[in-house]
Amino acid sequence: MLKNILEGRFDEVTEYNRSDLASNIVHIGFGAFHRGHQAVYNDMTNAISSEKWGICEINMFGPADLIENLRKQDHQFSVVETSKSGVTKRLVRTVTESIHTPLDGIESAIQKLVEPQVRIVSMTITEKGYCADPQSRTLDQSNPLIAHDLENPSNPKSAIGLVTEALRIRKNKGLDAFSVMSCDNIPENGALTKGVVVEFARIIDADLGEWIAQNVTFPSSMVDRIVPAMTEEEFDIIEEATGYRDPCGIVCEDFRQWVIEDDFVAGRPDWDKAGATLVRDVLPYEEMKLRMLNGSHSFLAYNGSLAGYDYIYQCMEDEQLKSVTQKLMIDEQGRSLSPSLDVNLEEYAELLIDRFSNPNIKHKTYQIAMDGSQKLPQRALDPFLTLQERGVEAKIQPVIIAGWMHYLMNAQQTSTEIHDPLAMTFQDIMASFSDKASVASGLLGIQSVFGEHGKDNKELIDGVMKAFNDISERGIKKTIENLAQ
Ligand code: NAI
Ligand code: CS2
Repeated sequence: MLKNILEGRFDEVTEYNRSDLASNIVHIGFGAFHRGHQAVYNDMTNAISSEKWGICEINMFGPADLIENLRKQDHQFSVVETSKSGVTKRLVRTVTESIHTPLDGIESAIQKLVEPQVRIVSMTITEKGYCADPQSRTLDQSNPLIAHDLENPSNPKSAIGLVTEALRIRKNKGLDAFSVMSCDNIPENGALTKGVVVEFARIIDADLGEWIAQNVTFPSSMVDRIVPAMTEEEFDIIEEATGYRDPCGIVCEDFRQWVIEDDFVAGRPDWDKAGATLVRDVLPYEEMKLRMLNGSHSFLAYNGSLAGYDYIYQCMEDEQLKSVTQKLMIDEQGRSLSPSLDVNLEEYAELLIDRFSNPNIKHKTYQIAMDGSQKLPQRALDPFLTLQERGVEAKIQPVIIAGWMHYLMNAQQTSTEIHDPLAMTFQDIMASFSDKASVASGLLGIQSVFGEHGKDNKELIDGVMKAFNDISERGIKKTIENLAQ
């Protein structure tokens, strides 16, 4: 790897002294996204700012070879940023050390979080990693990881249990608290994280819960960069670009955005120097991104997949689907936002369509379709309810939910694996009814996804069932064609 750097195979290599770095940040969830987003911001910040922050990476799930390979290359890795017209090859140098808990033991992760220099614990553990009920946003005590951790708090399996155990030890040792920053696609992700950690801690020890509530901050953040899961094709791109087939490398789009609530109890890197925006209230930005970008992504993941498209960029090559996506963004998701945000939503939508159209980003509809139960509340239901309150009729939002239902039924028929914490619940519902419309009503009745709305919100039920029947009777292409008019 070093040989390639010397040969100038990377366009961007920061120059600060890595031996000055300490693990002031511990990040849980060394997945694709963190490598292309926070790690890049942090590396760029270290190059500009006088204060340098290192990151210790923790994975609690996933294959061990990612962390083993990372260690072999001195914790440095490649990020290839692709636009429609070219690539930028970046070497990221900010990671100091790593832990894979199935390999190294949970104790090593607990000990790391308890080290005095740790000032921020950040997380990209996917929506389901917070073990919260998506509707009530409270701790799901029936979650098997949480049920285990409540019985065995000093030997946790969940990220929530790990963070709480580390904070318990810090409190007992008289060490300062750290900030806990979620970087997952969840509205008010800081408040949600605080809620589940404090609830978990209170069950174990009321004083600990109180101490966390008083001493730990949980800044929210809106994160944005499209970083698809790696495939052999992407590893080829890295090898072609840099001459090194980096097993820890990623390929992502060139766009990046990060809006962070400036509420850090033990300081933070000057991420603003690398382009992040520090604000008092992230919620309007989160809502805009979750509804306009992620809501449209889910619309395309389900309905694009039904129309036969494997990738988001292919959906954008279908003029009808593209036009309905634009309408969804502007006429429905955009109209559901808080009026306080000073952003030109038409321009934002145009930028999103442009990003989705990048043929060099091979983002699978199948990937985005995963974990729908954790995504639909904030991407489809909440914006629908806001429009309903505002007296605006939504025609496309219900199609997100109807497309999801057809997608699940198709997956079952074709024996395609459904990745979702509620997969068993879906299967039970699909097995209980022989006609599709009853299955659709059953899915809409799932309390943790749709709350009472799936049972008693007539406008929602009628809208979803109409869209569902349209897709059943006319097919997806005709349904989209009608919506495009
Ligand atoms: P990934 O599949 O590459 O990585 C997932 C990471 O989450 C892994 O490190 C895994 O160990 C960890 N994880 C999974 N379940 C967990 C659990 N129950 N407890 C603790 N850790 C758990 O996925 P990727 O691309 O890194 O995305 C992760 C999250 O980042 C997304 O769910 C989303 O919330 C956020 N994000 C992703 C973007 C993307 O384009 N990939 C963009 C913006 C946000
Ligand atoms: C996607 C997001 O997988 C999904 O659900 O909608 O990961 C999306 O790519 C990012 O939020 C973009 O920032």
